Amino acid sequence: MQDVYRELIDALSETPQQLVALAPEAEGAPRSNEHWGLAEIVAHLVDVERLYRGRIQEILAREGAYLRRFDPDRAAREHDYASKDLHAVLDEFAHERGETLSLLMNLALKDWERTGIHDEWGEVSVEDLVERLVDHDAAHLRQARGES
Ligand code: NI
Repeated sequence: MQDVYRELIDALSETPQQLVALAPEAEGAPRSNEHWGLAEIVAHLVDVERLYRGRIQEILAREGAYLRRFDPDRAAREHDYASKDLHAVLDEFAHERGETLSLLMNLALKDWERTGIHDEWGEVSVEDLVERLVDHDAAHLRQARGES
């Protein structure tokens, strides 16, 4: 595997533990589908993980697959993030991330270059999607740490 792909996979593999480390401070935080604390953020990461893995699987199944946009606020209401148990969503995220990592570790080199068409972003490769997922983790880790 190329180093750049290995680095992306390594970054993704670290996030579940980084979130778990924030859990003690988040206990008893106010709950809201509009203003997210750690539990709502992790519930969002669970949905986004399934979404991104699904997109990658669609591209692997069919070059040029059409990838739909996602409305995070709507998902928060529909899945009622404010009702989620922090430890349950942390476990769920670790599981979902593990599934994504095994998918990525089994990709052939040429699979990383396969592309789909996102309705906002246009043509995106599997590598682009994985980079976006790494950036998405980082943005929400900053948010969870109160840095943004
Ligand atoms: Ni997000």
